[in-house]
This record gives sequence, C-alpha cells and structure tokens, in this order.
Amino acid sequence: MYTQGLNSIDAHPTSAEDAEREARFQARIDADEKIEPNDWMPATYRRTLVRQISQHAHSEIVGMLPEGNWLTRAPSLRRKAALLAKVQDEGGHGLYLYAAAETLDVTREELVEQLLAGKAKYSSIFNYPTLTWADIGAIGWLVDGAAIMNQIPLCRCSYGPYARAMIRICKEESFHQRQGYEIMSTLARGTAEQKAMAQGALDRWWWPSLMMFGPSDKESQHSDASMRWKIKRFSNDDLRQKFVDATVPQGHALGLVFPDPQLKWNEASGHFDFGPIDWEEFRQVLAGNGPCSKDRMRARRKAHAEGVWVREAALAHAAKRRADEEAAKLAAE
Ligand code: BYC
Repeated sequence: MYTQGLNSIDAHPTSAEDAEREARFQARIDADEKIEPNDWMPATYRRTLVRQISQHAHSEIVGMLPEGNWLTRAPSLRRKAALLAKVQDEGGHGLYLYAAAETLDVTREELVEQLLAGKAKYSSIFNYPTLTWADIGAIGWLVDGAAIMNQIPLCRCSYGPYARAMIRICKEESFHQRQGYEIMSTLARGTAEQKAMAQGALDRWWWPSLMMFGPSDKESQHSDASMRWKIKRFSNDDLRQKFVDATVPQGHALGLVFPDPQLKWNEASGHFDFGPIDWEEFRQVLAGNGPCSKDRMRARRKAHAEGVWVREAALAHAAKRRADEEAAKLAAE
C-alpha cells in the first residue's frame, strides 16, 4: 500500500565542496544549532524530514477517524465536548505539521495526494477499530501516551519548524492523555461490566501501541541517519521501553491486567521485561492489511472529495480579498 521513494540513501557527497558543506552542516547539528528553512542542508536530510513530518501529519488527520466514530455516542455532554475538542486538536496538529513540511519545498497538495493515492504511510495504530467507548479511553491513555513519549524529544529536533510545531502539539497531547486515563479510571472503578470494557480495550490496544514506536532498532532503516542529524534523539526500542516503564504502573493502579504473561519488573535492569511483539502483524498493517486500513483510506478520500467546495470557496474568498486590497491601494495612490 505504501511507498517511500523519498528517502533513498544518496548521502555521499559528490565533490570536495559538498563534503565540506556537509561537514559544516554536521558541525552545526553537533553544536545543537537549529537548522532553518533557508539554510543549506543535505538532500537526504531534507527528504528524511519530508518523509517523517508528512507521515506524522497524515497520522494526525487519519487519527481523527477512529475517535470521530464515537462523537455521536459519547456517554455524556461533558465527554462529548472533551472528545470533540480532542479530535479538533488532531486536525490542528495535522495543519501545523503540513505547514512545517511545506518549508521544505513540497506542497501540502502533493503530500495529501500521496496519502490519498495510498503512497504515503501513516501510523499503524489508526488501522485498528474502536469497538466500545472504552477504546476512546485506551486511545487517549495509551496511544496519546505513546505519542507523547515519542514526541517530547522531537521538540528538540534539529529542524526548527518541526521542533516548534512539536512544542504546541505536546502540550495538547498531555491533555489528551489525561482525558483518556480519566475515562479508563471511571470505567475501571465502575460496574463489573464497565471494568470488563476497560480491560477489553487494554487487551486490544496494548500491543498495537507498542508497535507505534516502529521496528526494533536492529530493523530500523532510518534511525542511524536520523540520530546523527538529531531528528531522533532516542531509538525506537529505547522509547518503547520508556513507555512500558511509565504505563504499566498506571494500568496496575487501575486494577487492570496487561495482555502479556511475560510482563514483569526486572530488579536488575530497573525496567519491565515484556514479551515478543508480533512483527508480522505490524508488517501486515503497514502493507495495508490492517483491520481498518481500507475503511480509513475510503473515509479520507470521501472527506477530501466532499471538501472540494470548501477549498474552492476559501480560494475564491482569498482571491476576492486580494483584489479588494489591490483596488483600495490603487484608489489611495
Ligand atoms: N506506523 O526506520 P524506521 C499520534 C515505518 S500520531 C507506520 O524506524 P523512522 C496521534 C517508517 O516510516 C502518531 N509506519 O523509521 C494522532 C519506515 O517506513 P518508510 C505518529 C511506521 O522514521 C492522533 C519504516 O517503518 N507519530 O500520535 O526512523 C491521535 C522503518 O522504520 C511505523 C509520528 O509520526 C508505524 N508505527 O522511525 C492520537 C511521530 N513505525 O518511511 C495520537 C514522528 C515505523 O521508510 N515519527 N514505520 O517507508 C517518528 O518518530 C518516526 O518516524 C517513527 C519511525 C518512530 C514512527
């Protein structure tokens, strides 16, 4: 389903001059300077950023779908208002991220086209269904919790526009995570049926949440370059472990059981050990064979087609304002 021609490895400079420019660029990164849109950057750095930022933007937009599914069925007005605000936030995150990607010489239209054509990846997690209201709690607690763990270090990413977008996004994500945990905690303290709903949601979302951090470090193709460029500050496995260590005590506080018989505290390492991840499932989801992959793409294409008139109206309005401003300027001369 997905292609990523964007990040082919052509990192080797073609001339002594290029080598010198790359060395200066790397020295700036090593000195923790921010790289800004008009600065020189290696083509591979630019492509890596376009790949990661656009996948991230697509994830935010597609991520609106599983939660949007519950807007009409939230159990109270308060829950509905909070969920609506959260889903709107995700749309906003997508916009900041598309705007950050556009500073790298690519248009939002091109990126959206890649998504709709099935050529661009988005996070594996959004290819799973939201079967009960408890899944909304689990998404906030686990999916947003995993997102925060991954995204806090991105606030220090070497590329200025991405780092700045992430600061605002992370603030909003922490509200999302608390919203989810509160839903889980209400259900876990509720009737036996409600507690069973919370447990079922944890059973469904735990392993896919661990997969969000990407393949193991051994399998990760882009980590070495991204770490050297300080786009990524921690490896996929390190972030996954941090997430497990932070989340397991939260689940235990809710009285829930993680669906992993091998999960246990390891006194010697100071971390939780956990069982093997089903990487075949991850590969299948990335290949477009997740439980909801086809539905998600269908919903995005439909929304895009139905939004044509909004985009046309916005462009017509902008053109009219420009024309009015020009006319006012001429009249004033
Ligand atoms: N799903 O070499 P690797 C959110 C791909 S939004 C799909 O380790 P990298 C939220 C990877 O792209 C969550 N694909 O890659 C929104 C690469 O494929 P390509 C999104 C995945 O980039 C709404 C290949 O596997 N967050 O939280 O060094 C509501 C090899 O991987 C996944 C971000 O996008 C995956 N899970 O590291 C609630 C954060 N994992 O491109 C919540 C920014 C890996 O070669 N992104 N792949 O075809 C990142 O931090 C990094 O891109 C990743 C992967 C850690 C995800």
